[in-house]
Amino acid sequence: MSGLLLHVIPAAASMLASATETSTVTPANFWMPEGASIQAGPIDAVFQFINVVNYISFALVVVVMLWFCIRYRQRGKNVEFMDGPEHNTALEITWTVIPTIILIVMFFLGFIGYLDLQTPPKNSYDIKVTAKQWQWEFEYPNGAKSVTELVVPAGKPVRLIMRSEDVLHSLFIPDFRVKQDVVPGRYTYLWFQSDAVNDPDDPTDFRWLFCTEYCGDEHWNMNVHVRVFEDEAFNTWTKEQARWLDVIDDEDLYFMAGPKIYARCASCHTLDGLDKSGPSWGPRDGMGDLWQRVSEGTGKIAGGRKADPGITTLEDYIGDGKLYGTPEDYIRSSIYDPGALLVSGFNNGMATFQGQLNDRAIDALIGMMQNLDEFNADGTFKDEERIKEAEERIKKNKEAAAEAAAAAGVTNVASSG
Ligand code: HEC
Ligand SMILES: [Cu+2]
Repeated sequence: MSGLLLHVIPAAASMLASATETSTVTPANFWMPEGASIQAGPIDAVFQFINVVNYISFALVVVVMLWFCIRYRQRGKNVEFMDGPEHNTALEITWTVIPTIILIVMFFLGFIGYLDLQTPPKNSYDIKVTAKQWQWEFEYPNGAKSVTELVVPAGKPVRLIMRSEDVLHSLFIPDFRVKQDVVPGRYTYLWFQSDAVNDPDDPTDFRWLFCTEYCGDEHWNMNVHVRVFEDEAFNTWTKEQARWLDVIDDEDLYFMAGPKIYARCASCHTLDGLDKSGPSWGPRDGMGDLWQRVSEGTGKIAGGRKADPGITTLEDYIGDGKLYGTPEDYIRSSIYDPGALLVSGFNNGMATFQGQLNDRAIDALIGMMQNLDEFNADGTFKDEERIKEAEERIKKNKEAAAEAAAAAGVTNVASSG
């Protein structure tokens, strides 16, 4: 039993100290993945403690049982029955008191850990998280947004302020040992702190973030990367993230920004003509691709808040004096107000992107829809040469923006992305 206590005391001590301690990465073992936050050590210690108690209890029960099986087996045909002992006070007190103490210890270790996980330090760095079918969106204090990765500052407590736009989701970062449901209609919080810095220049250096609440068709696809950056790299990243659309030239927008934004639509819209939960942007139903269906007016509409029951083709909704002046207006409205007109055969399964995609982002998407033949089915742009040239221009624009900011004495350039 004293062996057990040796596990308990350090576990309790490290839990109490966890808010101030720094983390070192603990290697993965049979039970656990790598531990890479200050929460990981104490949580693993409690897990291991309960685990060891389980091993010992299991051994005690099974060994005694096997021994009794052999020792008291029936040896012959003639069995002499006897009365067994009625009770044994010493034994009964022992097997009640010792497990009770162990359970109380487990309770307190769990409770202390729970309080710690529920109480983000006051100086936490806040990141807003929006979960929706089927993606995460992370929003930073300077307005920067990210959907493909969660980047956090190293060595600082980070608090996620989370809400859901549709159903129940759950955010889980296994290596940090933190997990919290994201519930429609309320905010939930989660905090962690990690020193396990990732290399900003190496996109393969990351940890996983999962959705662990089954939330529909593409639930399996709500996996994104978490990366921990040192202060300087973190600041550079959030600044670039905030103005990434502004440094792309207009004519490069559709293939440089388009695919990145399309990643937020790809869980429901394909480019190859096969419908998922939303209509494909590629050719479908013998009607050509999305841009053709919209600009030629052949697309079929069935229902929607602004729909007229007698009118079922797009050409009667788009044009001078009609609901939408131009095809572009219709597409923009389909993105900001998806329930206005519903594509025939689909229900209102798309959440609005109002406030999340600005004019340049919509321009990029429309440009992509107009030039679908220049893209692969996975949304990547075919012409790598043009990407390289555009990257050069982006580099120049960034340098110019940095110079202009320095000249104006501005240190924190932030605009909506
Ligand atoms: C959760 C699934 C989902 C996501 C994510 C989603 N959509 Fe949709 N989308 C739908 C569904 C369902 C429809 C059909 C119903 C309707 O018209 O609103 C639709 C319809 C559309 C239409 C009208 C298509 C037509 O043929 O007339 C456009 C345009 C569109 N979406 C653009 C986007 C863009 C751009 C994004 C990403 C920024 C996106 N959608 C993300 C589900 C989704
Ligand atoms: Cu989910």
